[in-house]
Amino acid sequence: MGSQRFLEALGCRNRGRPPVWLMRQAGRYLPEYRALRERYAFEEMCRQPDLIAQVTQMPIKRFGVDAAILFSDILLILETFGRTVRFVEGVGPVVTEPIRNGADLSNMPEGAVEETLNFVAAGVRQLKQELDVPLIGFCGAPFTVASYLIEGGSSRDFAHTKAWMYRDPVSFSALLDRISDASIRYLKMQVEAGVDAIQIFDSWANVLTHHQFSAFSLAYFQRIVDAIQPMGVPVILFCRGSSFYAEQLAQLKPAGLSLDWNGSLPQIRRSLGSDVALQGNLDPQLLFAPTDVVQRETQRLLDEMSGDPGFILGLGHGVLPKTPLESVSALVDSVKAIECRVGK
Ligand code: 1CP
Repeated sequence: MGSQRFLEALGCRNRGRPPVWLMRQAGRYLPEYRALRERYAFEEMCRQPDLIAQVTQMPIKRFGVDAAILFSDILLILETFGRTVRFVEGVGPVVTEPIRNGADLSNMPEGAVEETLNFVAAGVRQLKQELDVPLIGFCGAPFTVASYLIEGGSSRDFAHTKAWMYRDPVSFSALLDRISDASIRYLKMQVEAGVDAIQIFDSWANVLTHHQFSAFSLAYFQRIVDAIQPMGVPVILFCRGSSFYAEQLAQLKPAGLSLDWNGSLPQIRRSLGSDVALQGNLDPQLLFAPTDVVQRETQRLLDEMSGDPGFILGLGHGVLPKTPLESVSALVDSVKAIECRVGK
């Protein structure tokens, strides 16, 4: 039962302590990850099933979290469109040949997702042999992935993305359609290889207006949920802005919502009812506070959500690169202390 509590909670039927895992739990704050990165480029690590399996398991081995998230990146899908993504130290992701309009879109090639990204499926298959906790697969939502393709990397103001969206929403939607089709194939491949759940990241959806959110974020979340959940694999939706949009997101009937730290989980639970799992929502910056503060804030959330069969404890966004390890341990151990108290 212990190792299944994450899936039980996603089904809103967990009777023991809440499960815990953290977005971006397999990353740069881990010394064992940094040691590997001295030997390999990030792009290379994403391509080798052995390394995928090794990095995915680092936070399981170190902290004993209740779910693993596949070590990969939301931007690899751009390779199916003939783009190369490099991750440059101190800069972030750099995408070759950004596209800025409908004409660029018509020239964008389409490769076979399964062939281009077969190393991801190989990594999943290897992990399924080695893991004793559920494995979460993922993709970026079309809007967030599109923003990197249009801007050529990270952005502060999304100027090119917004300019295209306002100037020509029809071809902008056509771009999201293409990314959405590829993402669905990509997720199906991950499911067939064995992932137990899927999370979709619309990390930049918070820059959209209310109307744009419906057209460019919700509509695509819906397509992906409708394509994947019938395969029997629960889907969790994450976006920045998720507590503001919680009701609209819940209407898409995903198994779970991953909430940012702006909203109150008990309030969101009351407004949504009991058939969607709620994941979150501690502030990632909390992990830079003294250990006793980390413990106190984690305990507060545990108390607020006590007895909720669909609660998964996590952060409102990813673990930040300089996060102290002892804070992550304090957070995870605070959740696990309940196990001892309730004897489960
Ligand atoms: O230099 C390095 O070692 C690479 C750092 C790194 C890592 C460890 C990047 C580059 N990506 C990842 C792994 C990763 N990315 C995972 C798997 C591991 C895990 O979660 O434990 C996942 C799920 C992602 C997802 C991802 N990549 C998102 C969505 C999640 C979120 O945090 O909002 C986004 C927006 C990206 C883009 C990306 N890739 C890497 C970086 C530094 C970034 C963000 C750049 C930016 O802020 O614009």
